[in-house]
Amino acid sequence: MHKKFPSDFLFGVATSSFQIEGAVHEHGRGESIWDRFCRQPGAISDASNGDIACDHVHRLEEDLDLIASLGVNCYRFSIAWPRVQALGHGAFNEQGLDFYQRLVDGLLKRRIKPVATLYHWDLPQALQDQGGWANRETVHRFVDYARHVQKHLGDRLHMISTHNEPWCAATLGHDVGIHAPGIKNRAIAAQVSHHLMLSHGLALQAMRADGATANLGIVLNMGPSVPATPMPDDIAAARRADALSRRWYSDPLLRGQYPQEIIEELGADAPKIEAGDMAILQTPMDHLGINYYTRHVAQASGQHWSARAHGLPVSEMEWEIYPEGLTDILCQMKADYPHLPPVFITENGGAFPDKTPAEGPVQDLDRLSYLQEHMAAVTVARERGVQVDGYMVWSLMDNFEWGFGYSKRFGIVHVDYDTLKRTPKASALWYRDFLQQWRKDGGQA
Ligand code: IFM
Repeated sequence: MHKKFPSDFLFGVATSSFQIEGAVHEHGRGESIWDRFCRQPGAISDASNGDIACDHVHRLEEDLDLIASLGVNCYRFSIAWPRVQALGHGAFNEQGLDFYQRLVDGLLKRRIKPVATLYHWDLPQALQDQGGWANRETVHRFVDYARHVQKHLGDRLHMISTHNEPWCAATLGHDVGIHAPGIKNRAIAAQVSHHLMLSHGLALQAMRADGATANLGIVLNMGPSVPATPMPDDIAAARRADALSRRWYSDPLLRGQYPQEIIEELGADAPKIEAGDMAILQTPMDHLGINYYTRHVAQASGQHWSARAHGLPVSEMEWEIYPEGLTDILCQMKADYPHLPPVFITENGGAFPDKTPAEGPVQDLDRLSYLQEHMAAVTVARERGVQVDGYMVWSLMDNFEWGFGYSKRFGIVHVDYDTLKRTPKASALWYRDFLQQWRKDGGQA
């Protein structure tokens, strides 16, 4: 398979700040909405939090060596806004920025390209106290923060993505309420989604005006939405699911408008959009990051469709393992948008019930084949003409999986949460060997 990837392809591993960093009270870091949310009884299934997480802040050098040992040529991480600007406005925190300087310099020293995300859900709580993303002011605060990061790190960052999975931040955080800040209000969620997108467009414009040289874009989560049966009602349900989860984000970015059917469905709950906003949302991007895990099977009844009940393979998240869906969604994006920028698979991976042996690596053969099959699915999309320029495994190591706490493990490196010892699993060793082969045949380190 390695021969099917070009020599300048980006191969990486991905993480996010809140999920691995810990050190939440150190070096002037402010409180984030996830720190607060974790303290709500029942919010996190194992009642855990991000206070220590993988203790990455204190183990930076060890983790940099770990990343390098895999032979990847890029590392995707996110910057915690409250670490860089405790309150989300006003003074920036030099000590916080210093951590990311060391991370970026440490990557470059190891010839690994830094791929940064500015917002992977850890909003400063002080901004939430002023209404959070529902308040248009937050958009401007984000732009200030983005400019600050770009100014201090931008010359060494290979890519900067503004947001990670705005659907999750808006819908899970403000409509379903299972993510921070735990709001359950459709109108607020719709407004939040618009403000996230607006902040993306404005940040891109501001960073470019400041002379950014990094490759700029956004990361969306998506998968194909397919009908459970060929009945017209199920077909319509799949179309609606697609419009709500994918096109609500990709249409404004790449076509300059929200899906009209969803605007109509929302009625009075539709977001308030000011004159000029839609043009800002359509600011040209250098990349589109796509996070793919599974497909969505839609039924008109609105009932949850269970892959397990249909005898199909599932991960520990109960997400169907469906590699063809990655080829399908990539081809669909190319078909839908004539101006699709180069795509990077910024996340792909699986949670599986790993068994830790007394000695040696976790034999996570389920995860290993998940990765193999999805990487093969990328090569098929490339053969069909989709420009996919990178693939990043979610995740470098086991970490805090949001509402599931530490109960779901996505890492290709095992983390012992008692000792915080990192041990590469069989999947990590396979990835390392795969990359070695690829490099032998000309792949660039
Ligand atoms: O852990 C998350 C990540 O933060 C965002 N994308 C999906 C992953 C798995 O649920």
